[in-house]
Amino acid sequence: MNPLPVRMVVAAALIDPDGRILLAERPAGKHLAGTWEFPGGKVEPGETPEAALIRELREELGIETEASCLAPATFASHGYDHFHLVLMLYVCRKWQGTPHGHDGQRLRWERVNDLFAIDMPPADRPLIGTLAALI
Ligand code: 9L3
Ligand code: MG
Repeated sequence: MNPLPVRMVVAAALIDPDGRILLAERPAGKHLAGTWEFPGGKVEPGETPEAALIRELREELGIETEASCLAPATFASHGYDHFHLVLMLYVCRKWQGTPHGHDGQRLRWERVNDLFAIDMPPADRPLIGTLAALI
């Protein structure tokens, strides 16, 4: 039996000066549409995880950050039917620009303890506890 392909995904907990964290709604038509995720996306072949996250934050939210502002926080894996997702979460407190959903996706800022009650993708959920302990 062949192992499932692994999909490497990076995401950011963007934390504002009040300690709130940005969530982005997954757009209609995409896998897990309507759930609220830590923004990010797939690592492309030949990319470092940090470069992928910087690119995704630029493409999805229109903000600029740099590798020195991305602190690795935690990771989790989740098995889907056709692939195995490995999700790496970085904490980011410094960026340029104001996040807005480039594809029309809605955004919300929430306190870490309120994340447990939000409909997040299954790979994101197990990250909340570690994130809460870290920040
Ligand atoms: N995903 C899960 N949690 C996240 C992100 C950014 C992504 N915080 C999952 C959803 C998709 C896959 O990773 O199955 C790839 O994400 P995208 O490229 O569709 O954003
Ligand atoms: Mg994405």
